[in-house]
Amino acid sequence: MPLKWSDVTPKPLWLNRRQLIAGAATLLASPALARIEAAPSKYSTDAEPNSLEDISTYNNFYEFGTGKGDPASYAGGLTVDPWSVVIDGLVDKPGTYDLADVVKGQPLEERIYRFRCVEAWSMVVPWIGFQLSGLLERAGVQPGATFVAFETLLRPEEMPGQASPFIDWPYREGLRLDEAMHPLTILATGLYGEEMPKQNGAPIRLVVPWKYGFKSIKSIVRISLVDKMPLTTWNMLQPQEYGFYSNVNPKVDHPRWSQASERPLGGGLFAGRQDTLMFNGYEAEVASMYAGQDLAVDY
Ligand SMILES: Nc1nc2c(c(=O)[nH]1)N[C@H]1C(S)=C(S)[C@@H](COP(=O)(O)O)O[C@H]1N2
Ligand SMILES: [Mo]
Repeated sequence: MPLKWSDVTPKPLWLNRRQLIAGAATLLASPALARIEAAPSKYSTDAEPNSLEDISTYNNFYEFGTGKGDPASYAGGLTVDPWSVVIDGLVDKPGTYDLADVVKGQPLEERIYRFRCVEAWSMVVPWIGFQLSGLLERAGVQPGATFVAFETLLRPEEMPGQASPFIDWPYREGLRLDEAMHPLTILATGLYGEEMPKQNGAPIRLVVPWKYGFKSIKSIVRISLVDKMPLTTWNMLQPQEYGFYSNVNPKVDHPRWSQASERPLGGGLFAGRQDTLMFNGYEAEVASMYAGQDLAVDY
């Protein structure tokens, strides 16, 4: 059983030198995030996690702007308490559930996962969360359900990026039911032993580590069990470039760039690229779900 990261690393060591020296003021100014207890997991990678600074200052969260620094700059005003999640569609117990109710009874684990953005950068994140399968089982998935659709909060007053007409808000994502039930698929409520920073998708987000990062939808307010492949934000915007499946695949290039390698965040300006792994390194666990599918067609 691997130790969880927070057991082996005292908190000051999570902060890199730059944070300790230059970031002391920022840290004092940030509201304290509550600590979360979570058990270690056999699904964690032993790769070294990125610093909290890397993970929480280089983000994609278009609801707050398209710049990598925009989420950290503007997500502070997002109200994440109270928060409720609608669970509907083909389920036995549809309803609007308070976040506490969604999380209730679900065993929280620390899952240290590799994370690969379709833009060809990557990082390693010590998420805290629980298996989506646990929640879906509690809601009671009905036999006709074949896909799960997710939606992010729609709140332009607090999400300035939602003024952009280029995206048909709210941000939407989806998984096939077997992908949603896979033990690697989690709903994350925190990282680095604390509740989720707002810029990373507080208070609850999806994490699907073998798929490109955009599948891991943030700040979820709706989970629907459906019987058709749902519409998803990037697929609606550029269907030729972003497929529904979006499994990490070094052999299927993006039309505008290679996916064969990636740039690990935090390596510095002169750090090299590393080879991208099939299914982002989770091939042994997930490949069987795609047996018989041509992954160049189902990209
Ligand atoms: N609602 C929403 N979820 C989102 C996005 C977004 O813009 N809005 N960006 C996606 C993309 S492209 C990536 S790479 C990851 C980034 O997660 P991180 O900022 O926690 O690293 O979030 C994904 N989830
Ligand atoms: Mo991404």
